[in-house]
Amino acid sequence: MTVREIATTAYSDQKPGTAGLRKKVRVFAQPHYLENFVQSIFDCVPTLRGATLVIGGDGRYHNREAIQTVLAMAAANGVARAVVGQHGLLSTPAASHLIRTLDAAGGFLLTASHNPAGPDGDFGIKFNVKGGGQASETLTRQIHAQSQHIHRYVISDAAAIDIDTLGSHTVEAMQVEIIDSVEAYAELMQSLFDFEAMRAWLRQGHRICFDAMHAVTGPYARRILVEQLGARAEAVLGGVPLEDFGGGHPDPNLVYARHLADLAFGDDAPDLIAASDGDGDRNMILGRGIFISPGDSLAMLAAHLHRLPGYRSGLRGIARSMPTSRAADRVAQALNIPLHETPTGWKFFCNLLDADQITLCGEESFGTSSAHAREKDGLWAVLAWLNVLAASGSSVQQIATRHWQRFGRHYYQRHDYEDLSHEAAQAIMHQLQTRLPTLVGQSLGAWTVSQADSFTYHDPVDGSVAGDQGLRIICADEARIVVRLSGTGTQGATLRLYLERYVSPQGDLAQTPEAALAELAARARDICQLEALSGRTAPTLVT
Ligand code: G16
Repeated sequence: MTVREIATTAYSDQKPGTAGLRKKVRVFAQPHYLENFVQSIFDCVPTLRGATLVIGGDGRYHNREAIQTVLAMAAANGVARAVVGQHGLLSTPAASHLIRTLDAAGGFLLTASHNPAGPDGDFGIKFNVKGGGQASETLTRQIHAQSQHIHRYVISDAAAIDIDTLGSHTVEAMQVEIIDSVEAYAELMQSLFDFEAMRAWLRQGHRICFDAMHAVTGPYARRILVEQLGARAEAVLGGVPLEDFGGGHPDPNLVYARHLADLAFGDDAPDLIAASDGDGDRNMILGRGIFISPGDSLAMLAAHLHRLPGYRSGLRGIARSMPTSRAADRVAQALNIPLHETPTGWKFFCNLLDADQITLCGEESFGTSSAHAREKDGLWAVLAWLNVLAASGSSVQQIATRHWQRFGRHYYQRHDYEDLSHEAAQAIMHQLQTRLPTLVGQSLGAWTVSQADSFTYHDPVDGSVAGDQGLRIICADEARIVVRLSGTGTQGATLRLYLERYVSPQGDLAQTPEAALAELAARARDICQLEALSGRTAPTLVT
């Protein structure tokens, strides 16, 4: 075994987005592309030398090769111990948990989340820091800067190791442990939830259906839901991870998981229907005859979490990303606890979690989690709902209806305009930003604009400031339009239009979101001059 130094040339496109570097597989397959980015991380995080590193991925195409490359580079860069999930699999929350519990100096997560996989699909890599959270904005900028003038990397020429069998290996001076991907995560879930109550609920004949979408959560769901909780084996759909996710799009929402909505609204629906995404950090929740929007799920969990063993002492605070519906704000107010509004991106929750200022956090992009991890956690959210159902004896429908009758309902939708030209997307953002000051006081259909600005976040923990985090047009607490560009796409620009309308407990709580938001959506399209500037007459995706 020898460590070789390889000369390389920088790529100009290695700027990480909202959550790591995501590109087409063919981009990652270019000579030295992955190596350049990985070396940039080693160069910027010297504490990895002599330390423990966690490595795993969502099982997508290119995962296994990439893991071997990362291992050979970790050995060459002086990592003392690498801990790798069996078959190269680790869900994002499970990796985050391992980084924390093993006191690792960081982790490489090979994932492009919910983006489709396969030779023509996407690949991605993100670095999580000590403590388990995503790299900060500052570190991300440093890594990007380093990638722009990198000229060499180091790599061991050791043979590939067997990542399918549990055991230990040595690469150069580095110990490599292939570990069970699920065990530590399952133990964590047992410490948070009442497994006996959930088992009893299932024994009473209640049914769940969880779709792992042929992505990473299959082994986690089979172990926890079936083996440990006693759900029927058929309760887990898509439970075998496949390199192309079975040709599907593991993005659990009403479009890509339409079959689950059909199940929920059909005859003989299970009591709880749920799904997670490619890397296991997102969740979708449905009950018999009802879809729970992510913002509502956050608010409803906030109202019920104290029933569950890991949360009996109550919540310290709640955080949500700015575009996420303000439903959780009302629960925070009722509980008399702080509510933090952060920019899109899970990394912005981590300081608040580390400083013990929040217990629960969530985003409109189907992400929910608590202080148990530093990533959003799909299966955690499903188990939290399952435990709430078991503890309350209520159905999903009853929990939602009572919640709205108490707090009112935040009708919510996100309209995505995908694959726009960068010029069109910038033109829309620019014209809107310029007009924002003139909108205040103007009427917007039934509403009046009370505030219109570009969101800037002041981190209360480290004082850092993040500007340009989305444009918002607020009509007091009655309605809100938010516009921002996605930071996770791999093709063209994606403009996201977020729509929210509040209806009080005395109002009509039984509308469809489409009907409740139709007027606001039309106003938003006008204000953004969407058709004039992009030629688009309708969104490509509504979630
Ligand atoms: C990532 C981030 C989330 C973010 C989402 C959407 O999720 O971790 O915090 O909300 O992207 O970001 P954007 O609106 O910029 O596309 P994931 O599940 O893709 O890793």
